[in-house]
Amino acid sequence: MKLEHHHIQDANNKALKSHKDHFHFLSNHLTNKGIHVDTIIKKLQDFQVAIPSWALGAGGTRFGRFSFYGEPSNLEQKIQDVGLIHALTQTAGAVSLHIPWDVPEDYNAIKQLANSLDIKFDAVNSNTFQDQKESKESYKYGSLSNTSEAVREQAIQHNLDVINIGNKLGSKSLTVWLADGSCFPGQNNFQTALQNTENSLKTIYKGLPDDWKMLIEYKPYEPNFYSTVIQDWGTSFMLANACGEKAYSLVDLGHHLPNSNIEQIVSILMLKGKLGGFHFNDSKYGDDDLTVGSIKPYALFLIFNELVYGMQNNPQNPDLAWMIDASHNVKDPLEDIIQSLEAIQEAYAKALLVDQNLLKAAQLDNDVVTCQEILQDAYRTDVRPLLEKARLESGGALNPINAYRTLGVRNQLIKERGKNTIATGL
Ligand SMILES: [Mn+2]
Repeated sequence: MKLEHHHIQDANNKALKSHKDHFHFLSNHLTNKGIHVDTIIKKLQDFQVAIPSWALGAGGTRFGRFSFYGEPSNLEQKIQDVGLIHALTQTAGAVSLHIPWDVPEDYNAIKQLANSLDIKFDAVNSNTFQDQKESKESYKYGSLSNTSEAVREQAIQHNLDVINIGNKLGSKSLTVWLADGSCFPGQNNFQTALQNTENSLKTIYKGLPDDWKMLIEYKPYEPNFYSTVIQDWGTSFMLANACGEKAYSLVDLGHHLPNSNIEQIVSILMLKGKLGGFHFNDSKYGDDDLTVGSIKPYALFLIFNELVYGMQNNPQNPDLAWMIDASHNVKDPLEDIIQSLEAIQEAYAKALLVDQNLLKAAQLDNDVVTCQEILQDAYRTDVRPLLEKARLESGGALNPINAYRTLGVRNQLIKERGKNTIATGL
């Protein structure tokens, strides 16, 4: 299924008048405050988030998985699904592949398909957290950190293979997330595990093309429940520094212990020029992988406030690789991703409203009340008309969820693909 522009236009027509009224009101209000509305709309249009190839089917837990039918069963169909999301939102112009779940069979055909849907290949993700059928060695007790040299070599080679696959598609970065760690005290020697990981990462880094980045993700627990080798941003930062200037830390919102100050982590990493990538999701307890902005929207705004500050003030930090890393257990995956993209754009737009000069002046005055007023005034602004305007001008839907439903996308996918399809992934 491919959405044509006239399908979306038809869906937009009904809501056009109401959008224009809302936009006019907000635009006047912001302009009177000295805000350049056109600049914000341009920034929203330029902000593209990668959709991971494993997030287009139903997620699941270790207790079960419930299908939404019509799921993509191969890489072509996954890219078509990203194309549908992108057509509606104009915000999902990239896909992030997971290897070995999504190794292309015909590289040219896949590149052509992605190109026809205006989709780029973002970071490629390696997988050394589960054993593959053809593997000689097992990752049961770790991969890059394993005490066995043969296991480490297999894991290193896999990462080099992933770089090679990504290179053929035009990707420019490798994301490494390790499940390595231990479930019980005494199981691992912390120092040996970290040293092995550092040496393995350095070997992978040597195989990185000049214009590539290596993004090192961290996570405090799960699947290991006593210790994780790359447990926090400090460890990731340390490893990135040990590897070299093309290695960076990657922040996944769900990979923190409860109440961690993620906005501060983001800020410090950007100051040091070492924030390379970002994974969006939301959580109540742990790595819940819920819809972005569904639980803690104010925290998301505060994080974006630091990201915007960093993008404006830290030229030492590179452009970031943005990706949604969520799982969909009770929602249609495509609708869930559309909601996530809306929440991301909303937080970004609100952060762009913050008057950084006024905030700085209030900070220098130690005027704590004004500091809070500035942030909360931006946060309380309903910026949805700006998002609508950005989408409308780019050819997207005024209300992507409504359009998705009005156009009967899921039913059409079920008609084309059948009910009993299963997407590869977790
Ligand atoms: Mn992640």
